[in-house]
Amino acid sequence: MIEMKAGSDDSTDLDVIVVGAGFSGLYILHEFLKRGYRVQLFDDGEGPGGTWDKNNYPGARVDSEVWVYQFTDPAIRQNFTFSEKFPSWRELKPYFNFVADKWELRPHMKFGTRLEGASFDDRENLWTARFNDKTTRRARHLVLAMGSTTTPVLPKIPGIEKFEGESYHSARWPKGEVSFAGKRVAVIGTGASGVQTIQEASKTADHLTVYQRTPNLALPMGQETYSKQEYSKMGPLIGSAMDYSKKTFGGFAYDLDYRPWADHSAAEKEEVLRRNWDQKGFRFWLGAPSDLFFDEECNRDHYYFWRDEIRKRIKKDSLIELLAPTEPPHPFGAKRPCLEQWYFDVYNQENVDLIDANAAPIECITKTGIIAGGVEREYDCIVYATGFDNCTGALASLDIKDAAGRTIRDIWDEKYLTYLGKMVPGFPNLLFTYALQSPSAFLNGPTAAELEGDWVVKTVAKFDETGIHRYEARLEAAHHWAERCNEIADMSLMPKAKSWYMGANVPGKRPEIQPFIGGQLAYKAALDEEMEKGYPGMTLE
Ligand code: N01
Repeated sequence: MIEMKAGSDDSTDLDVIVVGAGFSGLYILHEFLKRGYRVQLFDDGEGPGGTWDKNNYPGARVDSEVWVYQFTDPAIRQNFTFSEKFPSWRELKPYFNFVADKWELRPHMKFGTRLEGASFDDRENLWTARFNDKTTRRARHLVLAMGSTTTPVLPKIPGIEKFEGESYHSARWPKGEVSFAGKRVAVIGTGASGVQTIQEASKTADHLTVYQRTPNLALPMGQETYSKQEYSKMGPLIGSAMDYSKKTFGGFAYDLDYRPWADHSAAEKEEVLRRNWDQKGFRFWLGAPSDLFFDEECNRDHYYFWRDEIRKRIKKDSLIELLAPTEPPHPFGAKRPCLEQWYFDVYNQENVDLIDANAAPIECITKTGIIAGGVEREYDCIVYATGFDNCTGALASLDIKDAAGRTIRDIWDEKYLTYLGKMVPGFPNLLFTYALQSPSAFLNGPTAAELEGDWVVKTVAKFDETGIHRYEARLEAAHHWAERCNEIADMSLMPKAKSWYMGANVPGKRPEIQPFIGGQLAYKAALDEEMEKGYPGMTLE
């Protein structure tokens, strides 16, 4: 066992460097500190929160019920009050600050510091991490908790740099308020970020134009607000919801229903669809019959039900086919739906237009607006809600090379390879969370953070206790994991959607399933098995 020293100045070597101050990074930092490790966390944001520190666009809010969208630690859970069932970034910021104080993390976190690269010293088994402020730190373990939706993608539209009005990517929103009041606003993109921005912009913009390529099969949120008293009364309920969520497919307080769709009578089908719909939130998706993800008929039944409900809200006949087409644009739920509050109603307003960006593709951006389908429209503000290089972007951006001089990007350009979504062969003593081939992108976030974080911390602690100085994923084990990820995806309807789950949203990115979609329990079983069997998928020295 290597002697651990409490505290450290900038010149001492660390036991662990953690990168990223979202749910995952904070949890891992806390768990290492509890074990007496010398550990420092680095993040390029302004404060704790990870994605919630940066995604401050108007209306940005959680789409998991708050009782599962927080850490399970009772010291946190019982002492922080949320006011909404689906809180916004405005409440999550104080939450993350509360966590940082309660867990006494502040002395161990450095913000405004971006990891640029790292190199591994094979003789000493030490990583040297290099940061954008030209500083370096050395540590035995490098843990990258950089998130799966952290690398924004701006579309390559000619003239994008010429626009002279305001323009923002949803994930790089300025810290001060941005007012849409009295402005002509364009939003490009109708994913979760687009839907939430559109809802807010529609309230105050003089005119709002939405450029839609694919309709979002968004589900009604079912928002609720709570007084302090009401929230505190829900304490025991929240505790049991959390306990239950650990036993489910997606980390929610409800689960998939494994009874085959074909075994349901017509009346039972209608009853299931209605019940899940009425309960709102992701019930209609992650609380649906599991056949939703595998069986075309079950999937279509869900789509048609969704379509008919949404159509009831659309008043402009010309928009019905665009927003809720007769036939599914892709299998329901194979492209991530989001939760909406008044999204479909926005299009009934006179100050809102919807442009079909398939029929009228965006040709270029000019000094004053957007040309699409040969028509130029002028704007004061353009919002790019165009998404992320999900799952791979953060790690692939790093200048970290294996012994053969290949970066993680080089390896993934050839083949998406990780072992258990935790390591890449060739990169010893480097673990990551919330990335490629882990379930985090298909799981409630904090649930994934604790599941993955526990394994990372316990694994490092085990290695330290048993005198293992160097560990690395075996190549054949990584191939096996990649095959498993693909086999599950190929059995499902997921490959039938052009989605970020399939890596199909970024031009030039090789399409293949990005997360492990076998669910929380199958993933936990794989992690547990690896640990219990003494890490057969790794070389240990
Ligand atoms: O990004 P997206 P996002 N011209 O990739 C369109 C999480 N999240 O930031 O679908 C025109 O989903 C693109 O069109 P298409 C959540 O996991 C959670 O919205 O490719 N349009 C699409 O409509 C989510 O899934 C919350 O045809 C272009 C949109 O841009 C993930 O982050 C909130 C275009 C991108 O949608 C990503 O969501 C926000 C072009 N050139 C995000 N290029 C919560 O609620 C792209 N598009 C917790």
